[in-house]
Amino acid sequence: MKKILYTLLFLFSFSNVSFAANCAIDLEANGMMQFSTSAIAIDSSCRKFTINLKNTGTLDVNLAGHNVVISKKADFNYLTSIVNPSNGLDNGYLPEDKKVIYKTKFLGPNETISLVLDTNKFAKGEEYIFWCSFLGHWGVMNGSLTLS
Ligand SMILES: [Cu+2]
Repeated sequence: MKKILYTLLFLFSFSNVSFAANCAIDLEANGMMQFSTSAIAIDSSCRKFTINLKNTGTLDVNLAGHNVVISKKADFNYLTSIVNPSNGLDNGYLPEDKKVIYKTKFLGPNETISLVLDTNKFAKGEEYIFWCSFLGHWGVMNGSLTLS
């Protein structure tokens, strides 16, 4: 009887793992100006979704910092046009703008930051983009973000 119970408990915990939505992702930004993934899909059952960003590159933050900015894909061209270093490293070179849904500061080598997203700010069917707002980076450092 105990054996059956343990087996059931095991199966139950196993099924829990396989059905539970994963509400976080580890995202690496490397010295080759690459993100470790090109697509982030947020499960709509997640109330919060955490992006754990790590800069695995070796260049100083002033030379090649990495961050994550999240916006609608339709706003990408506009937002990249207002990137200006005068806005500072801590602001991701971006001024205050409502079209920026989320952004982090720039990270230097081996630095990490956790960005917690409120999934209510995203709509199903809308195309979002995550990108690095360091000068010259966003052309290759970008990926799709969707709520599904
Ligand atoms: Cu970058």
